[in-house]
Amino acid sequence: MNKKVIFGTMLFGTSMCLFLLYMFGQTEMNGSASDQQEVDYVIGVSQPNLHEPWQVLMNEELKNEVAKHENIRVIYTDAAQSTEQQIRDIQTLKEYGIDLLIVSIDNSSDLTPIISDMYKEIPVIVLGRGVTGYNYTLYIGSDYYFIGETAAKAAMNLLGNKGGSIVEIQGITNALQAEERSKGFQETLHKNPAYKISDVLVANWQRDDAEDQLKLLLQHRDNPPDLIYAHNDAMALGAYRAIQSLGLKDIIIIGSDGVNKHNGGLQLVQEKKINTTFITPTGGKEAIQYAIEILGKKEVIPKKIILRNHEIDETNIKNYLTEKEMTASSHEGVRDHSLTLGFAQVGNESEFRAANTQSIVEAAKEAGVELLLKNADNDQEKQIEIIRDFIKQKVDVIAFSPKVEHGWEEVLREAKEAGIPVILSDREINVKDSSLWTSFIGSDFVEEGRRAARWLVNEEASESVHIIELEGTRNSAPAEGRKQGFEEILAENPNFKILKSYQGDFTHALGKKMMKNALEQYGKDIDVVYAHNDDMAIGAIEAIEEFGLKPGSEIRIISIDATKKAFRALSTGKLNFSVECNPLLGPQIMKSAKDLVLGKEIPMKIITAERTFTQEEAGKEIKKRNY
Ligand code: GYE
Repeated sequence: MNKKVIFGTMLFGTSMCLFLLYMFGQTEMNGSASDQQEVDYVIGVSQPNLHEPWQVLMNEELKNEVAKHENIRVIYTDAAQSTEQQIRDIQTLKEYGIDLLIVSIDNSSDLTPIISDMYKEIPVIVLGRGVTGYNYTLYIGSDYYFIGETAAKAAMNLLGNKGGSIVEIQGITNALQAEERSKGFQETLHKNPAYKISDVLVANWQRDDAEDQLKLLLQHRDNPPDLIYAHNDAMALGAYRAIQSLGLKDIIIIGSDGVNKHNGGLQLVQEKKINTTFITPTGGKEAIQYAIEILGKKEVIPKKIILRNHEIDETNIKNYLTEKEMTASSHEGVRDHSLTLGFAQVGNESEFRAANTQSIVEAAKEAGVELLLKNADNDQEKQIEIIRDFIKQKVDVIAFSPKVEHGWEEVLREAKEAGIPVILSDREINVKDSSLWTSFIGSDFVEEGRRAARWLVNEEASESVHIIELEGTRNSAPAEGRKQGFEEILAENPNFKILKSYQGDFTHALGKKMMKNALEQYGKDIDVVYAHNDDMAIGAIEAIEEFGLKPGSEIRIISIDATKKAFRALSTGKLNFSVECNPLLGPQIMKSAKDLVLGKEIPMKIITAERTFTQEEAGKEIKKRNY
């Protein structure tokens, strides 16, 4: 590793830029200007502004974590809420030769291009607020649609069945986190006509803007709203002040961020100025921890870390603050102790599954975790009984790969009552109460489906393209997501048509049988097969050959998983494209289970980083593929 000398040779040219930066944007660096110290890495941190309490807290958390690492130097820039300035800041950090960029943004649409460019050259961590697409190394932040959805549920609880009128105060427009939050809030409320959003204000995340605009709105309204939902606590405080100044009463206020500081959301709830807020972790600490792993070339780095939000109101604020204090002190000096993990595996249906089970068994041995692994043979009832058995055995943590999305409430409630945290491995579930599970570790199935379709649309130029879809297990998260993502892209390309979708249950045998049915029905009209996993695709290839057609040329085939079997088919030209779905989840599951028994908060979701493979790329990689 080339050591960098801070100050001296490397800075001459760029110090002028830095001077300009000093002049126009704000910048700062950890460590004093005079110490010409050798460091391993220089990290650039680009902030959209440093007047929002949440962004200030993020910077503090970044600095606290940086302080633990002598070998890194960090340059912080503050764009003072100017997108143009933030673009200039990032360019200057690039010229300065940083090794990694951590960027938190306001305006996702205008900043996505420069972030994609940076990602071509150095690792990029997008922190707190997202960008469109996947051109970055790692995203750490919240699921803003989920925050909006949970805020809507809180609003409906607080208003009761009679419903009411609502004013929404957004942060800014054309920012992903504001749009997602609003979408989650409005789509959830719109399911019930009793709840009406009468007005939407935009107040730049600012208390005073919110106060002024709301005052103006309410001065000209006969009936005040019943509830106000502000996208952050600063604007919620502005709403409170407006209501106070107009002498209005009994208007419910919901905020977001939950910073534990003066005028922060927790204080506003304690002072009953607002009813509810949502703790939104900044991810500052995690960003530096992952930055060091990325720069240290650690092999497995996730693509997304979705941090869990906590709904705080007068009923649970005391408990939350006490627990926070207790956990903060209780970690110190806790010796790592052995833990028992109960894993309810879904079945043995595919190559992916075999590699997944092996990864879990090996990682448990490696981590010294006592693993009770049971297989449900693709039977949900059996999987539920296995989990019930783990509860009886009082294991420390339960993990399972849910066969399908629904039907888990009862057994997960039993696990929760027994105080046993639950990790979802590779497949998600659909339950109203998200506190029934602690963390999901796996893939973004919708994006996998999009990737399969994007390749096809770019490859195929014909007038009309007829597709046979081989679906995975019905109502399972991967099958639902892969179908949705694929159809999303096809919807933009009407000359691509799915002739028929067949149920292949992720198995080779059914993939082959269904393909036979499709060939009997459609024969040469079939141009493309889209298989939700490799095993069904390989089955389809055999059926096509037996039918007397050439897989890979007369009928193109796309699969998901990208196991070694798929690589072989790609390198023989029988398969055309494969989208990776990473089965090696063992190490992350063990790390999460260990953190849980240590009482640490773990991310709500850890989304794996994945690639795609053409025939050519598979040819290059096949030797390295070990599953
Ligand atoms: O793609 C398939 C397996 O749950 C993501 O299940 C997993 C899927 C995988 O049967 O091969």
